[in-house]
Amino acid sequence: MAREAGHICLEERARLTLADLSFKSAKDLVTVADRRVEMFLVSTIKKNYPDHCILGEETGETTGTAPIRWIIDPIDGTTSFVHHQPFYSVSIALEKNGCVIASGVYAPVLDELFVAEKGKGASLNGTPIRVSDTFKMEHAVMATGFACLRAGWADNNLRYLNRIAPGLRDVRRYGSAALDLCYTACGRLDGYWEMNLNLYDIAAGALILSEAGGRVSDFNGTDRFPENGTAAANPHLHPKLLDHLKN
Ligand code: 2AM
Ligand code: CA
Repeated sequence: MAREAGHICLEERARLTLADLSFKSAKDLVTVADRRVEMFLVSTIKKNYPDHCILGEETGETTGTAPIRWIIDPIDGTTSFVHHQPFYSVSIALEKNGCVIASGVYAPVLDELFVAEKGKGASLNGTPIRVSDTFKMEHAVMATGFACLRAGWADNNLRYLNRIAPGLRDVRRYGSAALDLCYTACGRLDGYWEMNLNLYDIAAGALILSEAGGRVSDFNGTDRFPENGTAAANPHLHPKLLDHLKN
């Protein structure tokens, strides 16, 4: 389903015009593609599992009678999508009794599909993945994001960036929380943090990361993410990252 949704992204991107953009707020873009991909996902789920619940970025909550909920972000990284950059993804998580048990994140331009099943590990295009074993912050490359700035938060990530970046090898900003978590899962990144994300941004990527041996928490080290921030890294660096993020 993630791959099929990705093909719709590519098709829609090829014909996207300015008239197809609309704004949730001054900086928050949404395109006809976000809506079409979400429609595809919701209708496919409903056709196959009419009693399942769904939480989608564009359509909100669709209720059902089963204790199962799909958490979907049709295009995570809409700004990348609009600006012809490859770092966007379709993100799908499957939650049972409040716990994510399976997920997939697909980056259509890169043709990379990350999947995980609880207790069974994570893979990239079918090959098992593991987090990096980088031990020192000075050898680490971490990603972050600025959803907080886009949302106009006064208390924003620039102060954390100022604290953390000087101690790292370097910083990346890809623009898709789902992919940042997957890149940490496969060791391309050693860690990632961001404020002001929503459940649909991180639900799928968080399982992929933990199944690949990584850690994800809020900024205080508890499981209240993404509401209290999202901090992810390999197990060596997670406590060191938290040292900079804790209040
Ligand atoms: P999106 O592209 O689906 O909106 C980039 O910093 C990351 O933050 C992306 O995963 C992006 O998802 C998400 N994001 C950006 N602005 C946001 C906001 N105001 N609230 C929640 N998530 C946001
Ligand atoms: Ca998103």
